[in-house]
Amino acid sequence: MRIDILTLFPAMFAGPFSESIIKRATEKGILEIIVHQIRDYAPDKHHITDDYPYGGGAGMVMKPEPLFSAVESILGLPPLSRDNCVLPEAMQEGMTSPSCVSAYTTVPVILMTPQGRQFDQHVAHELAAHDRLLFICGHYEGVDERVREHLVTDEVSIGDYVLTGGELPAMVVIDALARLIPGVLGAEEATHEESHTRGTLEYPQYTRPANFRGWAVPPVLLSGHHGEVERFHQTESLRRTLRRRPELLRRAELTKEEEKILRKLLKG
Ligand code: 6GU
Repeated sequence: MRIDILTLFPAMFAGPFSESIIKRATEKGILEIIVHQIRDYAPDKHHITDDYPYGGGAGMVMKPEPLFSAVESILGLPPLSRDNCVLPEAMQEGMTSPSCVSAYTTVPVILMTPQGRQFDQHVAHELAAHDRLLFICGHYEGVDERVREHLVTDEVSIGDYVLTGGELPAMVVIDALARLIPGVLGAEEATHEESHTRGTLEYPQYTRPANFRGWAVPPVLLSGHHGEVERFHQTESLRRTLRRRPELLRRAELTKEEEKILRKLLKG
């Protein structure tokens, strides 16, 4: 997969993408991440990327021109305008907004903004299925509405709180989707995600020593009884989900066995 990121702060990405699993994936050639400075696409001498809002009000707004130019240049599109924009035919499957871009390419152009649809494990899977993505990290009080209307195909938020910009959210989203790309994780690591996708929380885990300062590991885990260990995992996973995130259970895909255990937990 190739991921292009448009940002005013490219240096923010250096740390997270040059460590651990993302680093390994880029070294293996499974993942290519290219960070672009939006400022480089500003046409004026001072490379200005923001301006005062029409109609007044607090804060600055990101100008449309640098963002359009950057996306057009990176994706190899002609200059988009009202005249060459085919709507609503340009609306493709999986897109949250019709976009001029979609008349020329199927690459999702994703604006990171607190007003976007909320990111979760399902969205991570959806994005991981593409072979190319482009992220725009929003800043200041927002971006010119024409960017939303005619350039981006998707808007994503990572939760109901306000951050200083879209950079950290883009890193969160990219980390979550990267680990879903085949080959990024080892077979062992890959099983870990399964539970959350299905709508239950992970069961509690223990490692040696069997007794740590008087706190013992649940004996069933030392029993060597595969069936009982499996049942312990299922029960504790459901118990934890019920207690901490009961709303997840309404959408969870449970096996017959898990449903039985859940009914028991709800009774007792
Ligand atoms: Cl995508 N951007 C900003 N600035 N704040 C956020 C966010 C995004 N998602 C949650 N909070």
